[in-house]
Amino acid sequence: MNVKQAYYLSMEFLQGRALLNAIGNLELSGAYAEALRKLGHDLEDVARQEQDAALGNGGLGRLASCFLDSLATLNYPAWGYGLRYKYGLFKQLITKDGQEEVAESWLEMGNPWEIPRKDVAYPIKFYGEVVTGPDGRKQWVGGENISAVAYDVPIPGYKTKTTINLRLWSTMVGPEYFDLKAFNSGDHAKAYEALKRAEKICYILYPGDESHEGKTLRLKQQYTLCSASLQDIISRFERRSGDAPNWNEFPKKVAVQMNDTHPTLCIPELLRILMDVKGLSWKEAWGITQRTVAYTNHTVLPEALEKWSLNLLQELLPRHIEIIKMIDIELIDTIIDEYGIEDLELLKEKLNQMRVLENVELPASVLELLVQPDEIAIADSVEEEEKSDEVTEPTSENDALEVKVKKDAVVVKKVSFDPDPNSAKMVRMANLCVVGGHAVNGVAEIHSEIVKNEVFNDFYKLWPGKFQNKTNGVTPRRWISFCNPELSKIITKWTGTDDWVLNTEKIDQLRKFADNEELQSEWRKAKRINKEKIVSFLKEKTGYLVSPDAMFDVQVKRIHEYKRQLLNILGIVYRYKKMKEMNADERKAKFVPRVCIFGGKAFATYIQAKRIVKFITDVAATVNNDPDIGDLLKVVFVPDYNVTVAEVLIPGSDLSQHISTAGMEASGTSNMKFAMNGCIQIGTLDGANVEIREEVGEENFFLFGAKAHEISGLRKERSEGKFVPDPRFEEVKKYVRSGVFGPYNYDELMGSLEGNEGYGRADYFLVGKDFPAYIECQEKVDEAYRDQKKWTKMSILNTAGSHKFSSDRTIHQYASDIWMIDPLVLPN
Ligand code: B1H
Repeated sequence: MNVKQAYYLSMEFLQGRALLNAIGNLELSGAYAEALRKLGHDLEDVARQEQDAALGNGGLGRLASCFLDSLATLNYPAWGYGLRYKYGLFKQLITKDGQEEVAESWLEMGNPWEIPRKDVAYPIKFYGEVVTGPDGRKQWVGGENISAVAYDVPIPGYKTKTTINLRLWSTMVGPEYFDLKAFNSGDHAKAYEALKRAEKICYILYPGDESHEGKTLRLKQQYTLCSASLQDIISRFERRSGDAPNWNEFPKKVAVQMNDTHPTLCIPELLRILMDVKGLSWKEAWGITQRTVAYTNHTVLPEALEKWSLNLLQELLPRHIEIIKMIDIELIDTIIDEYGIEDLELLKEKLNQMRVLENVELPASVLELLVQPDEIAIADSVEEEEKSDEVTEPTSENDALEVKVKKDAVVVKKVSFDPDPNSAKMVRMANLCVVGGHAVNGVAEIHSEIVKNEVFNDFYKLWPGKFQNKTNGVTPRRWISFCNPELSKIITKWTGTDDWVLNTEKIDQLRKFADNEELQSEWRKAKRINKEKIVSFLKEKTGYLVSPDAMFDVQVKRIHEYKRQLLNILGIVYRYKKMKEMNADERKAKFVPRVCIFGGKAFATYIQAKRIVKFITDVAATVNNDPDIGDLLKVVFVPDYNVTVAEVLIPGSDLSQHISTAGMEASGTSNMKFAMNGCIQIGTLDGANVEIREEVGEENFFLFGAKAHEISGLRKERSEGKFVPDPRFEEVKKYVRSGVFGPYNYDELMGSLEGNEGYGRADYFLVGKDFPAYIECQEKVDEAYRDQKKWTKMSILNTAGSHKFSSDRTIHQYASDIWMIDPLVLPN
C-alpha cells in the first residue's frame, strides 16, 4: 500500500512519561494494574519510577508529542523524526540563590521504550569540499564523516491498532572511520577523538527556548536531523517505487513538515540529493522540493528568528551554501519581477528585507541588469551641466543609478547595493523556509495574522496562497483522560458516553448542565480531590503546606520576560502590601485565600529570567512565613516544572494565568490544557487565548490589558517620555526596593521597568502599562470565586467550550490542507 506519508521533523519532542499513556491508549490500564498487583506491585508506584523524556524545551516540543498521539490515533500514515539526546532539558534546582541547573541523564537506567535499529544507519558528512565529477555533477567530499543510527520509539494510538514511529537519530563514528591505525600504533587519544566528536553531536538538547545561539554544534545537530531523515525518507520512497523511481512522484508520496526553522536544512539537503546524487536538474529538483516541504512558524520574537553565519555554513556545509545561493538568486529574480527596476530605492529595500542572504553582494548578472548603460550616459551628460554635484559615477559593482525626472532637470540619485562592511553575512532560515516550501502556517489565528501582515508581509504579498493558520491543539488523552480520571468520569456520565475522548465536540454537551446542582457538586468534589493531590505534591517538593480550601492560582511555563511572570508576582506583592495595611478582619473580608503557584525553567544565561525566579522565591519566603497572613496568601515556586508536574498541577488549578504582552505569545498550549480541566483563565488577548475566550464565552474568561495593535504606539509613547505610571505601580516597586523581601538587590529588576529608553529595557514588555488593569481584574476574580455556584458554572463552561483545542482537530487540518494525506487502517 504505497500511500502518501507525512513526516514531522522536529529538534524537540517533549514526550514525558510513556507508561500510563501507552496502557491507556491500548485500553489495558485495568488489566495491567491487575497483573502488577499479582506480582505485588502497585501501578501508580511503578509509574512514578519512570523518568520524563524531556527532549524538548517547552510548548514547541510538547506540541510535536501531542501531534504524534493524534496522528497515531487518527490512523494517519505519518512518522516523527528527531534526535536522541543523551541529556534532555536540564533539571532545575531551587536554592537560596534562585535557579541552579543540573544535567538530566534520562537514559542512565536504560530506556525500555526504544528499539535500537543498528541496521538503520546513514552516513553524515561535515566540512570537506565540492568537486565536479567526470559526469559534470557536483560532488561533496566530506571532511568529517559520522554515522546516524536510528532508535525507534513506538507511538500507540488510542483505541486503534495503529502504532506510528518516532525515529530518533543518535550519532557515532562508522566503523570505516574509526582510526584503527592510530589505535594499533598506541595513539589511543587520536583514535577516540573522532569517536567523541561524533557522539558529542547528540549529547545534549540546546536549552534555549525562543533564543538563538549560532553555535557550530547546534548546526551539526540540525543538519544531522535533516540529512539522516531525508536519506531515510528517500530510501523508503525508492524501495516502494520499484526499479525506476519517478522523482516527480516524490511530492505525491512524501510530505515533510518543518517544526519551526530548526530543520530548514532539509531544503538544501533534499535539493543536493536530488541533483548531485540522483542527477536531476536544478529546475526539477527545486520544483519537487517546494512541493514536498512546508514550514510552521512558532514565534515572531526577533531574537528567536534563526540566522546562521554564512562563513560558518560555508565551512561546515560547502555544497549546501552553493545551493542556498542558487535559491537566493531565484528569489532575487522573483523580487525584481515583482517590483521592477524603475524605483531602485524600493527594489533595494525589498531585496534587503526579503533575500535569503543578508548583507551579501548581489550577483554580477543582477547588477548588470540594474546598472543601465543609457542611465550612466544621462548621468554623464548631467555631470557636464550644473547638476554636477548630485551626480556620482558608480563606485563599485554593487552601485546602480536611478534616474528621475524632476521639473525640467534630470536628477540622478545613486543607489548603492554594497553590503555593509561592518555587519556579518548571514543566512536567514525563515526566509529560506518561506521560499522553499509550499505552505507557511502560524499556530493561532492572531499569530497567523501577524505572520501575514507584519513579519512576512512582503512574502505574503508575493504568494498569498502559501499562508495558512493551524491553531495548535493538545491531546485529550494525556491532558484530560489520563491526567484527570475524576473529571473524565464526570464527562462520561453527563455526556452519556466515553466517546468524547475521540470526538471532543461531545464535551460541548456539558454546557446544558452547567447550572445543574448535581453536576456542580460532583464537579467541585473532583476538583477538590485534584487539589488535595497538589497539596501533597507541594509538601513533598517544597515543604510548604497549603490549604485546599484556598483558590489555586497557577502560572507554569518557561520563564521569559514576554510571558510576564513579573506582572503576576508584582500583583501578589501589591496584594500582600494591602493585606499588611489592614487588620485581620478587614483582610479576611477583602481577600479570597489564594495559593499562588509558579513553575518554569529559565535559560541558564538569561539573567533577567533568573532574577525573576529569585524574586518569586524571595517573595514566597517572606509571605509564607508571615504569621499575619496565614492561609490568606501563599506563594510557591515548584521546582523542575516538566510534563509530569504539569499532569499534577493542571487538573487541580482553579485559575490559570496567560498574561503575555499582546502579540508576543504565538499560541500557548497550556492555556488549552487548563481550559479542558475546568480552570478559568486570566489573560490578555494574545495567542490562542483569543480563540479560547471565543469558545468558552467572554463571561467565563478574565480579560485585561493592552491589545496587540496598541503595543507599538504604547512603546512609542514610552520612548517619548509621555507614559505616566499608575501610582499603585510606583508604590509596589518602591515596596520591593525597601528590602521587605530580603537582602537581594532588586534595583536592576525594578529598574528594567523604568526609564524611557536609556536604563534597562524601559519596560519593553509593558508591565507598568498593564499593571492597574491586571490588579483590578484580579479583584474581579476574587469576587467571582466567592460565589462558588457561579465559579463552578464558569469552570464547567470552560471544559465544555474547550473541545476545539484537541490536537485531533489540528492534525486533521494539517492532513487535509497541507500534507494531502488520508487516514489508513492497515488490515489485521
Ligand atoms: C515556541 C519556540 C522555540 N516558539 C527556539 N518558538 C527554540 C524557539 O531551542 N530553540 O532555539 C526553542 C523553541 N517555542 C512556542 O511554540 C511558542 O512560544 C508558544 O506560544 C507556542 O504555543 C508553541 C507551540 O506552537
